[in-house]
Amino acid sequence: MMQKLASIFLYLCVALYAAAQDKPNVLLIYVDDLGYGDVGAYGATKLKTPNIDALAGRGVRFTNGHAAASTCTPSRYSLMTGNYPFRQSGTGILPGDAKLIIPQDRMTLPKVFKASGYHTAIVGKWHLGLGDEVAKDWNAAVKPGPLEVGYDYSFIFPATADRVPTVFLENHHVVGVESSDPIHVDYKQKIGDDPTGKENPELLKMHSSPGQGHDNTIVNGIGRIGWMTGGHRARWTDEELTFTFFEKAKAYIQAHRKEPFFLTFNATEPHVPRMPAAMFKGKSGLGYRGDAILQLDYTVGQLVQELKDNQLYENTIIIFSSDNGPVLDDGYQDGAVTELHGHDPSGGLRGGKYSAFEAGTRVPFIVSWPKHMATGSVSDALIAQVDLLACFAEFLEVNLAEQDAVDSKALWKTLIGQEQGGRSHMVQSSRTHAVLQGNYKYIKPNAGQKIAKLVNIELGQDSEEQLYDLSVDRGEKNNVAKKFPAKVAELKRILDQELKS
Ligand code: NG6
Ligand code: CA
Repeated sequence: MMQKLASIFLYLCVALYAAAQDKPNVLLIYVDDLGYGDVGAYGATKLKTPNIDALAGRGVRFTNGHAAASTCTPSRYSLMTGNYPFRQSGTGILPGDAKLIIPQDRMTLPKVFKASGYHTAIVGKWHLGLGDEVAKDWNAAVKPGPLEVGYDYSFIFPATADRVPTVFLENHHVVGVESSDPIHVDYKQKIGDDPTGKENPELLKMHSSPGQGHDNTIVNGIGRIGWMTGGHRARWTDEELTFTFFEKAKAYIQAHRKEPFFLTFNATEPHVPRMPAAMFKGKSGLGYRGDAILQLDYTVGQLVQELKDNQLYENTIIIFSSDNGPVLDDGYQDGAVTELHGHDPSGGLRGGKYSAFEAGTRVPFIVSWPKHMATGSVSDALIAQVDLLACFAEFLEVNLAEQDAVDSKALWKTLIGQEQGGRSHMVQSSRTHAVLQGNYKYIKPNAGQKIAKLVNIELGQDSEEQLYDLSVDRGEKNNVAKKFPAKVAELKRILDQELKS
């Protein structure tokens, strides 16, 4: 009897182990400010992105895939929580000393994986705040952060590459900080006596753009937003940032090759400051922005190669997308504008980062799963990053409570290219709100600026109602609101309902 029980137990263990092995790993490559037209697979010709294109060669390439917002923090908030950013205040672009904005009891994308037995990790940009307060001790444990909202391991930088503190945190601690040179951070006033871009422009290797700030503490010859003092040996070198991240990610993949894992890899390219490694400088012919995209593509190649080397590639789902659309001059004089040479980062869409027009949120969105996708396919389904949470909950059979991920749609089969049906509609957040439904897009009237002059991007704001028929007017040039008042009324009702619910 005992023997029989033991062998049943053994059988169950083996079966469970086999089932666990069968679960695909998931690698989410989430990049910063990459435009719809910045990738070869999406039509870029002046830039070559063979490694990103190869994902599309064994995956679904979505032509109508969206970030929730046209800037970083709100898009990332939505990706993590499955909620639109307007459901919570304080989800706009965060300073580098912000406190954590994701409530710790909130369901999140990594928690879905954890509930299904996955190991979870994040490497790269964070930008969702750290700690309970703005004022915090960067020299002690900095928490709550990624570990408190669903990740088992984290290696991040706090905000953006252009914001202090320019340091890495591994789990709760700043890497390399020494008690003899403690870190202090301030976003209100200068602290310490480190040189700033404003006072010591002669120390800069890349100048900030007039009127765009980025002239506070100088780190690695680049003026940043915000002031920091201390931690001199802990500060990163921009040229090594990406290499640090992908080496951490590769080590993670190797260490966790025997269990299912969910790895979020948040690349910083091509966000400012664009300061790629020497091997990429000048390589694209399009200035550092183009070079940064080549560096990003190389990084994707590194990660894929690591999966292949560990025999994990076939059964790893790789999702590639961007947190918002493209911008050229976002604070530094780095040649992005002067060396564009006819490259079209927004791929024929109107607007860009910060904008309510399509280029603000419509981004490259590729889902590759080689085991189930022998070739590439294209899907025109409307799908959003906010859906990933419910999609994976559906696939992994994780129950979501009613209050969880309220804006996330379970579209698993669409995500893996087995069905074409997408969302019925989607709200796009920028300085105003817009809603997409079928061929139509409605932008809520807003009296704000029409053009963000410093970055030279049309924001899509207008005091008149705007309606575009994207099936014939992909570039949103022809406002048909007056022609189709019933459509305007329908979309306005949908949008107002979402905004107040
Ligand atoms: C803006 C910064 C810009 C960039 C952006 C955040 C200025 C004038 N501009 O406020 O340089 O850092 O914030 O980008 O400060 S995001 O992709 O993280 O949303
Ligand atoms: Ca961004």
